[in-house]
Amino acid sequence: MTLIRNLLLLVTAAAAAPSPLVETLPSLPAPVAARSVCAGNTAADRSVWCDYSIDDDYYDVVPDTGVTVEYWLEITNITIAPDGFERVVLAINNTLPGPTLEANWGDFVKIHVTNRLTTNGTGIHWHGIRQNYTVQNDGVSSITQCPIAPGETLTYQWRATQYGTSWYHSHWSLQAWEGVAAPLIINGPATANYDEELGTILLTDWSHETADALYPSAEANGPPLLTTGLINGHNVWDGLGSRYNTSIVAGTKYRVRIINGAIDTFFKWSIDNHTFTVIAMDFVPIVPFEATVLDITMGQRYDVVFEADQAIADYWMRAIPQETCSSNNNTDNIRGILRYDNTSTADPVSQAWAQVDSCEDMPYDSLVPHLSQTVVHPTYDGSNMTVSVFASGSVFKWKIGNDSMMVLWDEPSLLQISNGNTTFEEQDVVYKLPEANEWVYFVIETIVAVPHPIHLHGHDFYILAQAESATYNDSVTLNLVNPPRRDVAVLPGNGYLVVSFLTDNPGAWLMHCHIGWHLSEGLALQFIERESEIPALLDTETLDSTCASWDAWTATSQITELDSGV
Ligand SMILES: *[C@@H]1O[C@H](CO)[C@@H](O)[C@H](O)[C@H]1NC(C)=O
Ligand SMILES: *[C@@H]1O[C@H](CO)[C@@H](O)[C@H](O)[C@H]1NC(C)=O
Ligand SMILES: *[C@@H]1O[C@H](CO)[C@@H](O)[C@H](O)[C@H]1NC(C)=O
Ligand SMILES: *[C@@H]1O[C@H](CO)[C@@H](O)[C@H](O)[C@H]1NC(C)=O
Ligand SMILES: *[C@@H]1O[C@H](CO)[C@@H](O)[C@H](O)[C@H]1NC(C)=O
Ligand SMILES: *[C@@H]1O[C@H](CO)[C@@H](O)[C@H](O)[C@H]1NC(C)=O
Ligand SMILES: *[C@@H]1O[C@H](CO)[C@@H](O)[C@H](O)[C@H]1NC(C)=O
Ligand SMILES: *[C@@H]1O[C@H](CO)[C@@H](O)[C@H](O)[C@H]1NC(C)=O
Ligand SMILES: *[C@@H]1O[C@H](CO)[C@@H](O)[C@H](O)[C@H]1NC(C)=O
Ligand SMILES: *[C@@H]1O[C@H](CO)[C@@H](O)[C@H](O)[C@H]1NC(C)=O
Ligand SMILES: *[C@@H]1O[C@H](CO)[C@@H](O)[C@H](O)[C@H]1NC(C)=O
Ligand SMILES: *[C@@H]1O[C@H](CO)[C@@H](O)[C@H](O)[C@H]1NC(C)=O
Ligand SMILES: [Cu+2]
Repeated sequence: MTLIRNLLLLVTAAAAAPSPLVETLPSLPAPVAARSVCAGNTAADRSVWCDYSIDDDYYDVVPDTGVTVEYWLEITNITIAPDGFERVVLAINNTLPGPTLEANWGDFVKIHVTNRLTTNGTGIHWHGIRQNYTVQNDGVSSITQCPIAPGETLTYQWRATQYGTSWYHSHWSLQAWEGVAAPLIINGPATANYDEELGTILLTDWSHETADALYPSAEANGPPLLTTGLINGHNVWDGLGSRYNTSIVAGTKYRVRIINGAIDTFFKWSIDNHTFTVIAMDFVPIVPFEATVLDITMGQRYDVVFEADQAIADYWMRAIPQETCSSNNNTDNIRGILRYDNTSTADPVSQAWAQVDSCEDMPYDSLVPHLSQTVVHPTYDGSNMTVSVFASGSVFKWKIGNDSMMVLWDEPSLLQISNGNTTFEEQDVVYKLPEANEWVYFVIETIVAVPHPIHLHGHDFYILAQAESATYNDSVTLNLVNPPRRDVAVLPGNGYLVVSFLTDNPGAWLMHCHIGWHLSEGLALQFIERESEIPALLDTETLDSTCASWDAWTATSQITELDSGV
């Protein structure tokens, strides 16, 4: 069983590996097909997972699969035309998006990442993965590791204690948005039944200039107008390029895994004429609810099920940038195609669902976790987490509370802790959480009309309150009984977001805005959770050698850190 599964993974990987010299266009990511499901998990009952089920408390219980899934990845530099327009793309294994990684709930995952770039460092973050007692594998430069120098390899190891849909991406400079991003799937049970997987839908915004080239203008003038967007690395432009398209079979129920990997775009996603059922948000299965349009901000994921129950025809799949908070020059033409009749080649003529441009999470009351969890007597530490923008010389920076993050690539927090130095500087934006197993909560507020997708590493956070155009005060009701919990939520414009989590995972965990520009402009903080327990969790040899290689490379390269360092 185990052997067969590993063989399948190897086979899939080999089939997906392109020949960089021959190909000019990347292939679409391998469809989610060769997945192995657990006994009992069938189209008629997706709630079962071998001896486990959707009712098990995955914060506590994890299947013992005895399997270690192993992958090798290379961060590469290619010139391709994702939408028909050619440019430099930083990629994973020469593909955009990179290869989908897959494991089962309970598996150990081991990934060897080699930096094949010549003028950049790298580091890969496994977005949403809890990293339970494995903080060193979180992949954040300046926090959990030094960047991986060109030519070097770093091995990450962690256990899949959750299941569902996510992505992995570079957490070094703006590299994630140059193309270093790909889907990550952990198979497990689900809260609704479906027949088949349609696959992952990775939404990105896209420009004909690189994110690095746009950054100076973003810093000086605010978010630039982006050219267009891509669905699974594809779109059309000026009569060139091609669209994501797939055929569907009438009467079949499909699971779709939607990921927003944009640098600065809040999308509404939909399929013309088809309603869908939302079954998970980030890595959290939810009580299913129906919708026609999905609000999805950067870093978030939703799993939905739709039935091919409409007239035999071609239908658009749409990803529409919300102009209230995103600036895109091609809002109406970021589309894919679903065809009932796979001999058709025509463009669909279907119409979009009625929708209103806005930048909000799906309705708070709809986001009910299937596994009910209660926040018990949360403690407020009084930290000022007001998010604001300010001019620093001739450029904009963002800060949270007093400080804008500015951490150094060669002095990651874990190295400092490993060396016994517990003194941090103000610009490290450290919030210490020394108590074990305490529920803490934080009020993140803003008086700026810009919404921010706030992402926490190392935990799911519990959303106790969230409001737009409102000021937090002590009489705001905190919802402690099974509130929505996930790893990215919107801090609404001029509003507040109150989040809580249990200090059950020692480490240095970043909490930050997932808008790429804002992250580079300092909108981040780090929780140093249970500092005294961290040294015992570290592999200091790996920590030190990654830093030694980085120091050696930077000694002779021309590289300069111009952003927040994360
Ligand atoms: C990535 O590329 C390397 C080198 O070609 C290959 O060994 C590896 O299997 C590829 N990984 C995946 C997940 O496709
Ligand atoms: C998380 O790690 C701790 C410490 O090793 C362990 O006691 C706990 O069972 C782990 N939790 C899960 C869900 O694996
Ligand atoms: C990618 O290749 C281009 C063109 O050769 C080069 O200018 C750029 O510095 C390279 N980028 C990285 C990160 O290696
Ligand atoms: C990474 O490489 C790109 C070229 O591919 C360059 O534009 C960018 O400045 C480099 N990043 C840093 C931080 O040097
Ligand atoms: C549909 O996808 C295929 C590749 O899978 C591509 O060759 C074709 O051009 C696409 N069709 C459209 C209309 O873009
Ligand atoms: C899609 O829905 C619209 C509005 O309800 C309807 O007019 C149209 O006929 C539908 N399209 C197809 C192909 O069924
Ligand atoms: C936006 O698109 C229009 C029409 O395609 C084009 O003329 C214009 O130059 C574009 N603007 C930018 C800033 O890309
Ligand atoms: C087209 O659909 C038919 C019937 O579902 C199927 O047998 C065939 O393999 C499909 N062809 C392609 C190219 O997807
Ligand atoms: C919180 O920080 C913001 C931004 O630095 C500042 O404007 C505000 O006065 C602070 N509020 C309190 C109560 O300290
Ligand atoms: C922010 O600055 C105020 C005033 O200097 C100080 O009292 C407070 O402790 C600082 N907060 C943080 C989180 O550093
Ligand atoms: C401890 O780390 C801080 C940076 O956070 C640094 O400024 C200070 O010099 C370090 N102290 C020692 C003794 O290394
Ligand atoms: C406190 O906030 C609530 C909810 O936004 C609001 O209804 C109430 O008026 C506020 N109270 C005060 C004293 O500002
Ligand atoms: Cu932001």
